Formats: sequence, structure tokens, C-alpha cells
Amino acid sequence: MNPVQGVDLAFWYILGVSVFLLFGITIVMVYFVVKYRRSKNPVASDIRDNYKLEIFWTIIPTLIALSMFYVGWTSYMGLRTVPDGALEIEVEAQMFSWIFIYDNEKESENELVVPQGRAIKLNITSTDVLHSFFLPAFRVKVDAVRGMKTYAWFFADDLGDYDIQCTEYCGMGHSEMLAKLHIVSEKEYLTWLEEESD
Ligand SMILES: [Cu+2]
Repeated sequence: MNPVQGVDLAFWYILGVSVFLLFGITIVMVYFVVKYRRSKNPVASDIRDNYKLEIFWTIIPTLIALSMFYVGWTSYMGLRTVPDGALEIEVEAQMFSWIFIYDNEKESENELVVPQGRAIKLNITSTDVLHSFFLPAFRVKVDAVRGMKTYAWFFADDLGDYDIQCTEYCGMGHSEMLAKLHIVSEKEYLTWLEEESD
């Protein structure tokens, strides 16, 4: 599964369970408040040691929590497992822009150009302070740390332009630390790659 779908599935699953429980618990609570109000039920019953009930309300929430963990974990593994043959590009964060370095030493600033139909692996680092590489359309968000290599990957499936932002407050120019991802055809990519860096 493409990690984008994996992350979305985890999001909707957890949201769905949460909304279901919110309404389920609220409805039951309101029903009990009305049904067991003091005028109708003056003496409260004192129920103790109902083992069946206690086992039930321990096991069911445990299974729900584990199922949320499972969808979260599998989607996370999707984000962390880079397919073989991914195209690797170096990413350097600096105050306040993104530098992308390609195989043939070509560098571009704030413009990441990749060919359609390929898995792209980004090897991310920072030349100064902490930054964070955020590519929301592909559910990618990874810290850029000086002296450390982190990575992210995504599958370049649809042609188009996508936003890249720094999402770790890194100084006065943080809000202008924006870049664009351009997914272009293989041919366009190769032409662009051979152009002189500006
Ligand atoms: Cu930054």
C-alpha cells in the first residue's frame, strides 16, 4: 500500500472509533441520567464484583487500543520502508531555504524536481539549526538535524506541483522557508537535470 493511503486509513480509523465512542457513551449517559433520576429511582443499587462485566470492559477497550496501534504502526512502517530502486536526492536545510542535490551534483534551491512514476528517497540533513521537512500531500514530515542524516520517501504518482514547508520554528525567516515539489515526466526531468544550476 502507498504510505499516503496507509496514513489516511490510520487517521480515519482512529477518528471513526473516537467519534463512535463519543456519541455511544454520551447517548448511554444521557439515557441513564433520565432513567435513573432520583424521582424514579430513589435508592441507588450497589453492584459489586461482577467479574463478567469487568473482564468485558477490560478486554474490549484493550482490543480497540491494540487495533489502533496496529493501523498506526503499519502506516508508519510504510513511511519508513523505502522500496528498492528509489531515486535518491540529498536535502540540506539551512536558514532559510531548502537545497536539493542530485546524483550529478546539480543543486537547486527551493525546487525539488522529480520524475513521475518513481519512488523518491530524500536524505535529509541541516547545515545549521533544527528544521523539519514537511510535504503534506505525501504525508511526509521529518526533522532535519545538523550532523545527522534522516530520510523520507514518497511515491511520485501524479504530475503536478506540491508545497514543501519547514515545520520546525527555526528563526526569523522560518515562515518564508517554503519550497515546491514538481513532479514532471521522465523526459522533462532528464532535460532539467542536465541544465546548468542557476
Ligand atoms: Cu527551517
